[in-house]
Amino acid sequence: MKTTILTALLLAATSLAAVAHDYTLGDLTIGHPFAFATPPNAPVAGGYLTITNAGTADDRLVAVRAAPEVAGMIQIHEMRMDGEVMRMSETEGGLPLPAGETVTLEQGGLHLMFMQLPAGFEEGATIPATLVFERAGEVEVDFAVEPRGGSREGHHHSD
Ligand SMILES: [Cu+2]
Repeated sequence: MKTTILTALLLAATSLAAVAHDYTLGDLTIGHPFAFATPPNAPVAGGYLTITNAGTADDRLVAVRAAPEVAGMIQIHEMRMDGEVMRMSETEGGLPLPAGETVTLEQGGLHLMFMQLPAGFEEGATIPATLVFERAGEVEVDFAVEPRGGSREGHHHSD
């Protein structure tokens, strides 16, 4: 009985570790980068994460890079109402990360856009990318590809 419980706990701990992952770079903590699985030949996919700036100086996410086998281009997108239609467009000058604050990139809001994908994102895959910050420098992270969920309605591309 004890063994069973211990095994269950270990399994729970292992799956938690696989689901939540984060990275630190100087004063920044990058929480749980992930993307949703796409249809096999989808040309684009959204990327989501949190960035906490625990420092006393503002920073900025200026770029996200990946190998060409992963994505031809990655942009930082924001959602904006254009009349009745929600559109997304690239943020100008990157993404500000004010000192002492957490910025959340999530569905329906700020997000990373993986573009020019050679293939879609498959559930369970990890997508390596490099986050480039104005002050803190660069860090390589893995985006975990999770089962598709949520609504994509009203998601119109402006380019
Ligand atoms: Cu987008």
